[in-house]
Amino acid sequence: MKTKYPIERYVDTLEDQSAIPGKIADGIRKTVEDFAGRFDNLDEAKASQKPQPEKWSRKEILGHLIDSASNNHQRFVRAQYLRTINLPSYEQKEWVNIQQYSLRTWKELLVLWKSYNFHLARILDHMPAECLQVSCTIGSGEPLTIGYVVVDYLGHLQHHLRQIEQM
Ligand code: NI
Repeated sequence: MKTKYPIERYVDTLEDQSAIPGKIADGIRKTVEDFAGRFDNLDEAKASQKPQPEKWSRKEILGHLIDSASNNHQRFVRAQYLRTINLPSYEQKEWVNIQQYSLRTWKELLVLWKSYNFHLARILDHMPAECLQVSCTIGSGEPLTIGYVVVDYLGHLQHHLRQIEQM
């Protein structure tokens, strides 16, 4: 049941920057297919259960990953026509609470999460290597390169899937 999502496998050729978008796109597809295949029929009650009152349920974690996909969508597209981008950070808890992910079915969230990620993978398939150097400032953070943001997107995704698996 347990899968180790080896992000290193997708970024082990970091010195070859031009390979990053394609590798991360493949990593996203493999990770999403693997997870969706194993968690397709997760019990609704289990998916809604909060481990502690202030902790997210599995539905809320998946909702947080939908929010991550939608925020990174903005970054991945803007990076392809701007030299520097400045975007607001997203207040993660507020996003999850406002969207009431707990009231949705697991299936509905899984379908949206899966297709949003396939969409992002398609964008990365066609991202020119020079975009990786675009500077991206998120909220009041230090400027990052889009290359870093792209790699970090998959790492964050895998981190939360592991969290769901281990609940
Ligand atoms: Ni997170």
